Amino acid sequence: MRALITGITGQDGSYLTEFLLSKGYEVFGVVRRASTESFERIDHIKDKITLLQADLLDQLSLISVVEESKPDEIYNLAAQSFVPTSWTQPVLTGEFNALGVTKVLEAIRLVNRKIKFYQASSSEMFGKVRETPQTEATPLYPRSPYGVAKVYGHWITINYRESYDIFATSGILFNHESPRRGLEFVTRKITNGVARIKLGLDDNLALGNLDAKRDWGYAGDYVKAMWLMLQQDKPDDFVISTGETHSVKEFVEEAFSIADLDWKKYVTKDPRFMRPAEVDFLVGDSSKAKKILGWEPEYDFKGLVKLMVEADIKLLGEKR
Ligand code: NAP
Ligand code: F7E
Repeated sequence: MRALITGITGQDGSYLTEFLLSKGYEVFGVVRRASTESFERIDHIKDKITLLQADLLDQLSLISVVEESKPDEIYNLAAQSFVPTSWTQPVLTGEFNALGVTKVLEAIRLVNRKIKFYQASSSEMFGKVRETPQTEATPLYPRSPYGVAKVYGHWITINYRESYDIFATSGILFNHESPRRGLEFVTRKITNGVARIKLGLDDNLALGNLDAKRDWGYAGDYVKAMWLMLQQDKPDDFVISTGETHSVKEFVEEAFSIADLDWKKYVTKDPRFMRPAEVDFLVGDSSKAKKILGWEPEYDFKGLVKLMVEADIKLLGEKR
């Protein structure tokens, strides 16, 4: 089996690549040209995969990489994935996260309609939630340009399934984290901050809204669900989540306590990290994925926080 992954240099791309290699896949990855390469997350597996240059903004480059790699499956993970940046760069976010999806789907339509397609949809589409817990049937109410663009990506995927009979699936994934998470996302910002404070490199961690609640899972668990979706007889959409919700404050408390630190001495609130419109509360219901895909997460909230805090303390300790 051959798979093409857009966003291979990202958190999910790196875990998915490891997983597909373990299944015996030949893996091709789309990378953007840059003056300095940032392939840290896939450095350890770079010689086992083939990297091809393309950009979600460039239709012809996407057609070329699909022709060249001849994939059985395409995982579209590439995106501008940081919600706050979607307010400062709303047009770019729409180009990548909305029209970019159409460009990948068009490449499939033009090159080979038998290719199976996975779209990285997001719980951010639920935004100001209309019901709890959120399922595949919950109405969408995005609260950021990121969320709005993801709604487009979700529906264009369904539309290509219905219009052209393409095996196009949309995974509605709730927040998933790991030691490879980008440093600006709240979980990694906290665990990196805890490690810096523990090692005496810092004495403050400035955060925004501590009351927001998220359903946080482990990225390594979630990439398995992506693959399972493409192994089904027919394409469908699936919510992937743990079913547990915790506030940012609870994440902070847990992370600092793992390092034997009192969070109240170090955490300050900074209005710079508040958002123009917030997603206050998310919790997913993954019963459909459990029933049809046989998918279950292995990590729970406490296990995830521990994994991330310990990894950051080790990483920073080695760098000193
Ligand atoms: P990430 O770490 O930010 O990775 C994003 C990837 O997209 C990077 O490889 C990046 O490449 C690539 N990319 C960005 N713009 C591109 C463009 N114009 N052309 C080609 N590649 C481009 O994100 P992630 O956490 O792995 O998330 C993967 C996907 O799942 C994203 O679509 C995200 O929106 C979605 N999602 C994530 C979560 C989550 O909690 N992690 C939840 C739901 C959905 P560079 O290295 O060149 O920047
Ligand atoms: O924020 C609050 C913030 O940036 C989580 C992306 O992967 O998941 C991610 O989006 C919460 C928000 O993730 C800080 O206000 C408080 O309520 O870690 P985050 P996100 O916005 O939920 C979804 C599913 C995706 O699809 C996205 O691609 O934490 N928060 N203080 C903070 N957030 C940040 N970043 N920094 C703070 O200082």
